Amino acid sequence: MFRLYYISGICALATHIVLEEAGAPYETVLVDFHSQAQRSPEPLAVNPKGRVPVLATESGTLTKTPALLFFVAPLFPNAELASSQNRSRSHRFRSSTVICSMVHVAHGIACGAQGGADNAA
Ligand SMILES: N[C@@H](CCC(=O)N[C@@H](CS)C(=O)NCC(=O)O)C(=O)O
Repeated sequence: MFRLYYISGICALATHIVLEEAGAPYETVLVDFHSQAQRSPEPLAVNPKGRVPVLATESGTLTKTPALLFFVAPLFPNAELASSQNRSRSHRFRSSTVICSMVHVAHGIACGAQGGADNAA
């Protein structure tokens, strides 16, 4: 069972889509950005950097959306997300990598890149 920590409207959407498309067992934990909940004890215990998305797995905790996407997809080969044969399915996976980078930048601009340099790119 995966646990995805996310803030609404950020690049975590990409991981959420891939978990769903993969048919992965997961639960979500909504972190309230406006109250800076990402800096409260539970998320900080998972990721001391106070950033999300974070994916808690049975083999450890992962951060950085591309790492999450490329961790999840091969674990569920029947979903064919990274398949070169099933173009429709792999298109959804590639779209998630685009969502991850574009939504991240848009959120950084909308929030005045509150998180500093790591938030702006
Ligand atoms: N490069 C990371 C970005 C992580 C990140 O910067 N997340 C932002 C939201 S988009 C965050 O958690 N900000 C919290 C803060 O700045 O306090 C990824 O790909 O997941």
